Formats: sequence, structure tokens, C-alpha cells
Amino acid sequence: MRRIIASVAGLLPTLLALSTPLGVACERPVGTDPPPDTQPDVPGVFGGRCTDDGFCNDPLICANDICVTDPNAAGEGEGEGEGEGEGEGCPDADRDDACDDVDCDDTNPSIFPGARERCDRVDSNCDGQLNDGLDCTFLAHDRDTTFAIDPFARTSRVLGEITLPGNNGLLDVDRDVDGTLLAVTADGIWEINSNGTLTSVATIAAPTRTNGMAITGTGTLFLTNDDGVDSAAWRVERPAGTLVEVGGFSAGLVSSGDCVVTKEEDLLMSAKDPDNVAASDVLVEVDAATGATTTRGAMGFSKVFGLSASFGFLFGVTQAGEVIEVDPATGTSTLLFDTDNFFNGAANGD
Ligand SMILES: [Ca+2]
Ligand SMILES: [Ca+2]
Ligand SMILES: [Ca+2]
Ligand SMILES: [Ca+2]
Repeated sequence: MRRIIASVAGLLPTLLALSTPLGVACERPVGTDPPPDTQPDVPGVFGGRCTDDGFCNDPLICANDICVTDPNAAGEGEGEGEGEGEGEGCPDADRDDACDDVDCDDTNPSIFPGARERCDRVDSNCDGQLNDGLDCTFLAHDRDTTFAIDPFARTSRVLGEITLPGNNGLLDVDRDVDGTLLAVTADGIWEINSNGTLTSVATIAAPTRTNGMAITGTGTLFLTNDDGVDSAAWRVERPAGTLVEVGGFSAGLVSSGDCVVTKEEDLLMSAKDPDNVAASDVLVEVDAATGATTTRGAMGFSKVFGLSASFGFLFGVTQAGEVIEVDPATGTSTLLFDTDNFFNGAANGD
């Protein structure tokens, strides 16, 4: 539960700015950078940045951190555009080298035949499938069973049962920086093995009614608890498992069920009014140094026991079995689909 990538919604102004009237020719200068004032902030597309992983959509190449046309590619000179309709004058409003007869979204330059598919609600490569063969699931769990939740296909399937030590249920799970899936129970931090068994990572006496675990991008492990009196955030010193109380939450709020760390390293938590647990949870930011909380807004769902920052989105799961999408800025949440499960927690999915 640690990564939120830039929201697709945040790209819309840029994409709209890129739109030009129909009738623009497909050709473009070969091997040259686009003018600075037309560079879109869209990774992978012509003129987009490629600083992070060097990724550019085919057939573009990364040069000086900008995706440009390969000057050494076949079909030199003007009219080098590939596929149908190449050459002069084919309508290509979004200038992604895919003419409007093959471009399934000619207003969006990150969508065209051959584009890299991503886990989202978009058929990026125009093959008629949202996310092709990608694994776009995050993990959620109840007391002893894990589920793979696909928030785009809106499906949930059982992954497996966890062999629990003693009589402890899973309080929460999260993915460590190395990809290892960790679980917290009342008396320890555990690695979840692929066969469902647990290997001890650290012995801890988890705070009373621990209900959330989140791991930052640098491996700091936080727990949140709700005992109705001094609910707080805790940091687990690894590998010893020493618990350090970060601080108590602001008055009138206790942890509802989970915490999550975003790409911006914000520690977010679903919280509730301890005197009105049936009311909507609120999404709050927890100061990782003091434990003080800042409310972001009502979620509209109660008992949000799992939060998952996955694929650039923030998702939640509830005790009632709902799978929701959460706006991390406002807390406002929308129902994606309902299941028959009783979710206790969730981990991030990418
Ligand atoms: Ca196009
Ligand atoms: Ca397009
Ligand atoms: Ca597709
Ligand atoms: Ca997609």
C-alpha cells in the first residue's frame, strides 16, 4: 500500500491542449524535439517525458529525456507514419501517428494501436480489451483467506487460505519494498509464503485492536490501532520488532480499519467517530512524526477495513464486502462492485 502514480485525470488538461483540428497531416519532423511549449506531460508519447524508466511507445525512442521519432527508423523522410493511412493528410487530431480510422481515441495521444497497455479503464492499444493479459489485481483478505480483486474488471476470486499460527486472525497485510507480502497478527509480523504458510519476521505484541499496516517506499512499517481510548499510529523498528508509538490521533477520531502510504509518502487512514461507528468513515492524513490527523473528507462508506494504493488509484474494501474507489484528495468514494466477502484488509497491487 504505498504507491499512487499520477492520476489519469490529471493528464486531461494536457491532452486537451494537444488536440488540434482534424485534417492535420500524420508526418512530423524526424528525430527532432517538439517545441517546448507543445511538450505533453504524458509519459511515452511523442514529446512526453521518458526520465523515469526510459519508456516510449513504439516506434518512438527516448532522447534527452523526451520521446522522439527514431531518425534511423525505416521510412525516412516525410510521410513515415506507420500503419494504414500513412503519408500525407490523413486525419490525426491527437498527432500520435495513428490516423482516426485506426486510432480508437483520436483525442488522446497515449491511446493508439501498439501503445503499451496499462491497468486502468482504458483500452490503450485499441485491441478491444481493457487490460489485455495484465494482472491488474490487488490483494484483500478476511480473517484467514486472501482474495485477488480486479477493480477494473470488477471481479474477486479466492487466492488461498492462510495457515494461521495459534488462534490469531490476519489483522492486515501489505507489500514490502522488495515485493514480499507481510501480514500482522496480534503477536507478530509474518511473511506470507506462496503456499499460504507464514514465516515469522518479528515477534511483536501488537497494540490492542491493531487494524492497519502500511509500509513506506523506504521500508518503514507503520501500524494503526483502535482501542477506543488512545488510538495511535506506531512504527515498527525492524528487524527487532520494537514498537515505537508515533503519537495519538486527534480527538474524536479512531482508526477504522486500515492505513496506506502514498507515492507522496502521505500516510492516509480510514477513520471513524468512536461514538458513531455506523456513520461514514472519513479519510484522514496521519502525521507520521506526531500522529496528529488532518481530515481529507467523508468517504460515504463505513468500516473501510482495507485501503490499497494500486495502479495509480486508491481503492478500498469494506467489512460489508464492497470494493470502492477513493479520491485520495477528498476521501469521496464510489462503489465499484459488491462481493459476498467480509474484508479485513488489503495490500497494494503494483
Ligand atoms: Ca491519432
Ligand atoms: Ca490516439
Ligand atoms: Ca487493450
Ligand atoms: Ca488499459
